[in-house]
Amino acid sequence: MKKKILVTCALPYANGSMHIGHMLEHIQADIWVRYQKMIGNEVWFICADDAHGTAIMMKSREMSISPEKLIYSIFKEHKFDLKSFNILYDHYSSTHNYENKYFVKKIYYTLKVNQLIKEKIIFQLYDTKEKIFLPDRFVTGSCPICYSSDQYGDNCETCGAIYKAIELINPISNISYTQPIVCSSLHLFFDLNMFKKKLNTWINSGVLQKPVFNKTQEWFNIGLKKWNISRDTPYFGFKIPDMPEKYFYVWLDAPVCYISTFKELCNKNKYLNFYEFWNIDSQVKLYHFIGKDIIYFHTLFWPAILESINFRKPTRIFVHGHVTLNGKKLSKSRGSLISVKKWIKYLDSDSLRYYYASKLSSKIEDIEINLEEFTNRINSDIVNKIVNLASRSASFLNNYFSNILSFELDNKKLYHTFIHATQLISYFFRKREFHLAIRKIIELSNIANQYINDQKPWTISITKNYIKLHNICSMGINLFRIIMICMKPIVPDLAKRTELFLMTRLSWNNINKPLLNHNINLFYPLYKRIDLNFIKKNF
Ligand code: NOT
Ligand code: ZN
Repeated sequence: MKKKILVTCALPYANGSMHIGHMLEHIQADIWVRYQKMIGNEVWFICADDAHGTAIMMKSREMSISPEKLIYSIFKEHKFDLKSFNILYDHYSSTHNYENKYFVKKIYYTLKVNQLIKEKIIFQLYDTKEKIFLPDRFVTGSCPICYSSDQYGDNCETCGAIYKAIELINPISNISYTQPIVCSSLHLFFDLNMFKKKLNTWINSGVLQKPVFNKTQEWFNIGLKKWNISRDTPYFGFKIPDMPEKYFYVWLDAPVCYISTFKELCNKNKYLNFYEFWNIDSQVKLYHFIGKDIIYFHTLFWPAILESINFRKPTRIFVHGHVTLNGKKLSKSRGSLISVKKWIKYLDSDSLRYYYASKLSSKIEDIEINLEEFTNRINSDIVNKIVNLASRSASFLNNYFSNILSFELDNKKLYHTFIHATQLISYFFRKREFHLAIRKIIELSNIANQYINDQKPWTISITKNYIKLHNICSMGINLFRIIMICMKPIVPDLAKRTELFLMTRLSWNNINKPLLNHNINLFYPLYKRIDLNFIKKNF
């Protein structure tokens, strides 16, 4: 039966360009969405820019422009970057949108009426020169536990201790480079503990991967702390209605944007019924793709917010690991970032999509990238195995058979073995085991190439057994078609070129039916080999 599915990715921050590390998640989700659509499910895929917070405000000050201007230009850039990687969002919005403000306020009033928000005075570091309370990442000092220097205000990278910024020894503001003072201020806290029972039921209902479940359980056992949802001025975000000089914390309006972005999509598409997707008893599946650094927000805060307004909770949270280069997380300071624009300038998006897919699984392990391995994999798998299969069959069809496929296949049994294997590949896609799907696809490509090697069409053409030759080459093309149907969610551009070449739409629902007595186009190289020296020179 056709399923209805809503899929989201985490919202990229609107304070900088996207790099290939960001693309991992969008690619993972996009492949999954394309697969789900291909097998006939109704899928809606949404995302937005995360446009609020101190970092964005500071960045706009640095550039001497308004934060609104900054987030608008980044918004356009992000949309362009995502499109260049064929990430097919049905709607891409921003946390700064009108609908989001509406939902944030609505949620706030609901929480307030239900006495789920508590007021408390807290002490924080205050930069007297810049007149701003310092977020944890805008202050450094020595760790209060192990005394190692240059640590942020939330935890120590040396000993792993978690502490409050006011506990740092000799703190320094990263904005004015002066020593901050401790100041008090009134804040609003969301009482997570009130949801303990309901959250526990949800966490235990199979919605999380095992390590994510364990981590969440650990937090649960330590005890759920009240969550500060307010920030002092100056800040860039939504103002809290009845509290002058206070704003909602960016992490409150970011998840709410999953709701508001979908609402905007409903406004555009009258066929969609908003409540069918968000009602407490919704039958629609809701999946969030996220990185392992933001688990807490999605397994505790977000379901608690949804619970508090009587909305449905996510069906599953899909967590992935980070992208690493030489074992280290990608970072600007280490110079290991490759921007999306740079990648697209020298290479195509299919190659990175394929490379990531060949490493992606349902696990949350990190994904190591290595450009030499990347080059070898693309050349060996896509060029030498998959595209070569088409090229070696097509040349005979072109020379002897006017590009028309035969009336029957040379080896029906082999064709059915391939069809059978696609069921397993389909299963791997569904389970987000893309690396296994690719392993199986390459296994099939090897078998298909071996079949051509064994049949030796080049000798048959000499002996002039044309019927046999026709059936063999048509068989080769049909095996290529099966392989490319499986590859379609991963490499949409190559799939498009293949569709032009085969003069047919690659689709999962007629995979069983071979192309017979069917006209194809003249073969042209469907994929260009990547030159390692070129890669070394430019990256
Ligand atoms: N901008 C954030 C980040 O870590 C992600 C926000 C995701 C939205 O890049 N929501 N929630 N929950
Ligand atoms: Zn320490």
